[in-house]
Amino acid sequence: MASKVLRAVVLGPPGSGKGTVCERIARSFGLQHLSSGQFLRESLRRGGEVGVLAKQYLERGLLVPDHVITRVMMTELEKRRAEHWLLDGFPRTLGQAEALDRICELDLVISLNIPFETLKDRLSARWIHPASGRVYNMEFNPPHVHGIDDLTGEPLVQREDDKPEAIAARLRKYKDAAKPVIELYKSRGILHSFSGTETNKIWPYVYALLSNKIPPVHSEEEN
Ligand code: G5P
Ligand code: MG
Repeated sequence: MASKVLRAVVLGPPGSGKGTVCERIARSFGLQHLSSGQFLRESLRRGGEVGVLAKQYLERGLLVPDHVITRVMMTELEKRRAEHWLLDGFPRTLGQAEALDRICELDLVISLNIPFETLKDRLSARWIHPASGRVYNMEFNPPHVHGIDDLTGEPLVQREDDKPEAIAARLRKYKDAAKPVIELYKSRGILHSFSGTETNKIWPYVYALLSNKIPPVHSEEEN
């Protein structure tokens, strides 16, 4: 098991639970969780060059150009050559998958298949703590105090792209771009798909899959 560093990817439409599942995997197996969307939102918040470039796309729920996101991710991955990592939301197009191929060989790709109606409901109930990226859902994992981050006491906000006009655009775009990426990983025999409407029901299967590749540092129930 895990004689080398593990390279894994979680794919799925907006709201499918990529972030939620990646957080659990990261905690259970000690992997670095790298979210492309979170890198962009952090840069936007800091007023960084990439954030400024990405702003118009993020707010409208459109994919940022391949060369922009690929540069961000390659820079982050370069810093983590010796660590096990798990990508959340990258690659999302064939061009991005090809860029990733040039720097590593993936061991495992998880694809989350969640019905579109469920996605819309989840996204409109999501609130985040912008500084840390902590994610809440008014039904699934509400904060202790309505509208307030549990750890810092700071206010929660809704992501610009979780507003109804942007949600519809994001869901439409996802399918077209992701299809060839999913086909590519399926043809390599590294794709594992999970379907359902509840993350808690999918999670034991994801945990079992990862356990075959890398020893857990925390048990399944601790998540
Ligand atoms: P992101 O940040 O990658 P999306 O749109 O891919 O954003 P998102 O919205 O972050 O994905 P997710 O991570 O798949 O969704 O889902 P999540 O946050 O874990 O769960 C969604 C909500 O449902 C949460 O509130 C969670 O608590 C709740 N939830 C989870 N499980 C359950 C459950 O079982 N039941 C219930 N009721 N609720 C649950 O990308 C953002 C933007 O960045 C750019 C694009 O503009 C993109 O739109 N970008 C890229 N552009 C080009 N290429 C890339 N590779 C890009 N990456 C990012
Ligand atoms: Mg996410």
